[in-house]
Amino acid sequence: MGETDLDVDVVVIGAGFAGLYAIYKLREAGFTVQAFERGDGIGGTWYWNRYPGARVDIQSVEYMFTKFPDLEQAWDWTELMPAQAEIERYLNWVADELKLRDAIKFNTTIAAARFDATSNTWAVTTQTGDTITAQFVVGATGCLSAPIEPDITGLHHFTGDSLYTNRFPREGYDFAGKRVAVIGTGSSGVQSIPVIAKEAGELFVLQRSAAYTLPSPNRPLGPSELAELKGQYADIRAKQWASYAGTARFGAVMFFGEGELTPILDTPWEQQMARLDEKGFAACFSWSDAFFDIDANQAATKLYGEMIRRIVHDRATAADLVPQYPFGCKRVIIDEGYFETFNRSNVRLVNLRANPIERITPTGIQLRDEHLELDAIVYATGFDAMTGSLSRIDITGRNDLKLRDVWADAPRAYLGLTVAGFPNLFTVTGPGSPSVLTNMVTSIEHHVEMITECLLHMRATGAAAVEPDTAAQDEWAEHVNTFAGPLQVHPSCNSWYLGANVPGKTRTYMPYAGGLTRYMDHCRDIVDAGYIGFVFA
Ligand code: NA7
Repeated sequence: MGETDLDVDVVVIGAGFAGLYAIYKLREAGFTVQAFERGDGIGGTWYWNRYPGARVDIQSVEYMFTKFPDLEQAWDWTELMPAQAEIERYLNWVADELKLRDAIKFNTTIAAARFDATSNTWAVTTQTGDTITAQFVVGATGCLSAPIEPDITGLHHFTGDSLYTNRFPREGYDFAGKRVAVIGTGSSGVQSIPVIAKEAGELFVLQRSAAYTLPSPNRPLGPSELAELKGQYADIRAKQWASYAGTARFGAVMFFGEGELTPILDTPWEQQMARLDEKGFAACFSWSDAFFDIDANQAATKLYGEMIRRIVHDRATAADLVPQYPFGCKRVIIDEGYFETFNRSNVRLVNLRANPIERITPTGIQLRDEHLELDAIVYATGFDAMTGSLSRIDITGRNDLKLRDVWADAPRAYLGLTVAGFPNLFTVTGPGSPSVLTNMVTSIEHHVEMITECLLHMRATGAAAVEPDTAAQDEWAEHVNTFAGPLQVHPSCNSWYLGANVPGKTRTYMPYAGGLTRYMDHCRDIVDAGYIGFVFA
């Protein structure tokens, strides 16, 4: 690059699961590929989110590429639900095994991409001003990779250490003896809090919304168990690909137990308590009506509150830890000892609804009722999900249309993959894709294969550009919406699924909740019928 611009068939942005698979599949299909990665290493989400306690909430043997029978036999997971470092190692190993590294330019942020309608190509520009032209751009930028800086006065005036879960220092951070505050109790906060609590001198957990979190079933995977699982990989993969969420072995059963579900609203309190005695957290939400009826959902939350009270000794703290919104509205978290952490003498929960943050000061955090003197603040405050990473790139399509403007009005993409007005741009796990409601790996594999198939189709038919029809895109958005509404719980809180955690973002339930198999069937029907809803030029 530089003086002599490279010309390739496809520019891939990102080198996480999606970027790696895109490089592999597109090269295998005969396309030339240049990938760009902002970080200095492979991993995407698993490169950036290296905070203490970061861990996936899906089984290791399913949270891996499913289409490489030899590779999967050669990789040994050490835990049921692996931590960040192990997944990062896995992705680096895959990149080496598949010889993908030479396609990636690291430490390179893409700043802009502009479509040229006369040549049907994209000019992709890096932050340092280098430009590369390509016929296609594949945005493999992840669903949760555009961090939000919280709108708190004085954020940059703090003279202690400011840490961000989504770009935690690679060398770690020594919390020993320090006075620490964690702001945010989503997955990142809830996973890191028990680990930080064990090290810190004093830990303040600053909670705006309480979390629905369930104890992790994680444990080491012994060699004989792993060998047995490897013997079942073909069967596991088949089940994954025939499932709602791209998971085979446990899915919801892992957390909620097995057996016929009955309605909580027909179950007397004493019987509910008996279930709690027997099954613990697994009893709270394993009811046939808990997801479909708001009253049932509230009854289940009451049970959850009872469970928290059984663990957390301080009554006021236990009460503050009970969520005030429906279960299932935000992504359910899997933790390792979260509630137990509040029994430690060095940990204090601050309920920000009762005692809000007024500002960050040079020495700590000024709450309405007191000042917290701190050595470090950990921000676990979330992401501009699903659209944020591409909206932050200055992407210009046909007729000077900006993707960020289009998505500001309506964050939608046909099948989650393509956006009207932006020919030859693919969004991999964009809004309207099942992605975040499924095993990300299976969704990513499906989407990348669909994109590759589309490019091969274009090569075979001589098409130079493809984009969705606006009507088809709108119809897909309507279809996505039909799965968001009836559940009642999805639109009822400020979740990142809705974009409601980002000030000013249009409130739309972005992921496709109809399930992976239904989604794949739709895609297959569309392709088999001659790419319905796509316009080829
Ligand atoms: P989340 O789940 O979006 O959580 C962010 C948390 O930060 C959440 O508790 C927010 O409270 C809180 N937050 C955000 N801004 C503020 C301010 N200004 N003051 C106080 N608290 C704030 O992000 P995560 O990184 O934890 O997890 C993202 C996904 O990654 C997760 O769902 C998994 O899929 C993996 P709020 O709920 O908005 O009241």
